Amino acid sequence: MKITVLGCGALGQLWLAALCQHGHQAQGWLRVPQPWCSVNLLETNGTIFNDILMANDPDFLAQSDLLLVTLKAWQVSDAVRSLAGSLPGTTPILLIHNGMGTIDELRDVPQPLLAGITTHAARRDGNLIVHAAAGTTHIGPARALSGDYSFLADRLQQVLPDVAWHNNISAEMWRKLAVNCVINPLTALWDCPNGELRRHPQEVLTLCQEVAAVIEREGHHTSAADLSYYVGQVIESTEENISSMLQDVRARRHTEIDYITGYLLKRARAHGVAVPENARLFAMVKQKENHYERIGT
Ligand code: KPL
Repeated sequence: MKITVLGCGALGQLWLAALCQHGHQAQGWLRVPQPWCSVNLLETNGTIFNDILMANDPDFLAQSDLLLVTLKAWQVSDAVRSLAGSLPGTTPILLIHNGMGTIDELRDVPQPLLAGITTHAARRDGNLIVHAAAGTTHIGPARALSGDYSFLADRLQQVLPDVAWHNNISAEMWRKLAVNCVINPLTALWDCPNGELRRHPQEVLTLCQEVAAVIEREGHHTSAADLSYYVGQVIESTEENISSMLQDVRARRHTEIDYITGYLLKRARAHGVAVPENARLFAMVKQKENHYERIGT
């Protein structure tokens, strides 16, 4: 397949390396107008993939069978919109990022839209991307589609396992949103690795109670106990991780809080559900972000 990967950060490079190693033609798409992107990845088995790949080629984009978007949630809408006009109307666009809300922003994009979430852990260490832990990528239609795109899960499964297809991806997305609503703001505010949250079961439960109430109103069956058990498992399995939000805060970058807790608050408001603890964490992360964005460091 011909695949353009929009966003060449940690997750983008992980996919670019895997696609090349499995015989697909892949190019990166970057904000900087340069015709190449370098991929420098340390795999989980200790091997290194290092190559210079094609980037930003409009002809390749126009012939792409898939646009794989690995940007941060807040970058997605503008970037996808700017490429959609150069992409065939039948080429699917697969969004893989933390948080929710980008699908609503891309309502008028004509291409088939797919949503994905992943538990692969990849982080930047200087010029190197470290694939810290293998995981599962769940993909499915982000809105009603006229064709069947489940074949993409089989293709991508051969490239970077595991990949699972869901006809209804929304329930999985909400479960991942719950994880991110708990782990990301707490670790970002307390400046701690994920495992530290083991010592705060009451705080985790309170957040899960609020998230569960919203998920129920969204029409998915869940409970605070189920969610906090699941979040607890993720805390255990990623105990040494520095969450993506804490990485952003430490690097004084814009965080994904608007698409994580911010999306929860929006849906809670629409359903008339009170989520005071999530609202408090949202305000605190925004305050932190505004502070460093204002002083410009
Ligand atoms: O998705 C994550 C993130 O850091 O954004 C978790 C699952 C919390 C792992 O760190």
